Amino acid sequence: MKRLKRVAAIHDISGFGKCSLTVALPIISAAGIETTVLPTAVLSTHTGGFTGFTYRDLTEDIAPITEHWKSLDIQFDAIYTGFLGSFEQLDLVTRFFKAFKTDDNIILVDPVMADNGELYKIFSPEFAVGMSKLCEQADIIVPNLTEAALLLGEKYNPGPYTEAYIEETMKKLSALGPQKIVLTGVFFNDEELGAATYDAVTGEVAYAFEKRIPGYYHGTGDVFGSALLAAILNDFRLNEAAAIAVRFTTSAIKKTAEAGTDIRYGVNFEQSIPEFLRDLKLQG
Ligand code: PXL
Repeated sequence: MKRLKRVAAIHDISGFGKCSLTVALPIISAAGIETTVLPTAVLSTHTGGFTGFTYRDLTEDIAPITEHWKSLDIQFDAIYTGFLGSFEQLDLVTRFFKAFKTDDNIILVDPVMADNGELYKIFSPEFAVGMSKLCEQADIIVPNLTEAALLLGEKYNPGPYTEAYIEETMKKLSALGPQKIVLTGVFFNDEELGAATYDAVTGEVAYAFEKRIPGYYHGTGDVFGSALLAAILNDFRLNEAAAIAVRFTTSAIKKTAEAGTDIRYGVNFEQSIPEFLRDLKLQG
C-alpha cells in the first residue's frame, strides 16, 4: 500500500484559543493526511485579545529538527507554514523549503501577520517585507485582504470590493512568485463573505461565498488554510477546495455564534468535521 500523503505543518502551538497547530493537526489528520508538526513556539494562548500570555520561543530547535528529518529522508507532499514570530524564523523556514521542496510537492504559505487593516501587535511593518520574501517561494499563498495589502506595500482597502479590485490584487500577488492565490475575507455586499482564487497558469479566477455571520472570530484563517490544504491533497481543484474550506469555516463560525462563546476562544470546527468529510467525499 502507498504511504499516506504527508504534510509538514510549521506553526506555533498556542495551548488555548484554537489556532495554528491545535487547528491544523486535527483538521488535516481528519482528512486522511499525515501531519508532521514543527512547532515554532509554545504559547499559553494566542496573542489576539489576551494579555499575560507565555511565549516559549523554539527558534533554536528549527534547524536541528530540519536536519534530523532530512537524515531520515522524510518526504512531504506539502509544506504548510502559518504564524512565524521573527525574521530568523522566516530564514529558517526558507532553509526548510530548500531541504524538502521537490518538483512534486507544494509549499503553502499563509502569511499570518494582520487582519482588519491592522498588523498583529507583535509585528513591525518591516516584518511584512520579510513575509513577502517567504511568499515568493510558495506555490500557493492564502492572505486575507489586510495581508495582501501589506505584501504589496499598498494601502488597506476595507471593502466592499469589486471583482476588478480582487482580480487585480490576486494578479499582483502572483507576480511575487506563487502560481496560486487564495484571497480570504472577500465580499461584494453585506450578505456574503468568502474567498477568491486565481491560478496564474490557467488564468482561472473563481469565487466561493457563504452567508456572512457577524463578528470577528479568532483562528478562522487557520481553520480555512488547513481545510483548503486538506482538500487540495484530496485532489480537489483549487476553486473546489476553496469552496469546501469556506463552507467548513462558515459552519464552524455558525456553531460558535449559536453557542455564544467568547470570540477569542476560537471556533467550534470540531463539530463541523463530519460535514467537512462528507464534502471531501471521505464519508457517506
Ligand atoms: O491564528 C493566527 C495566530 C497564530 N498564532 C498566534 C497568534 C495568531 C494570531 O493572532 O497570535 C500565536
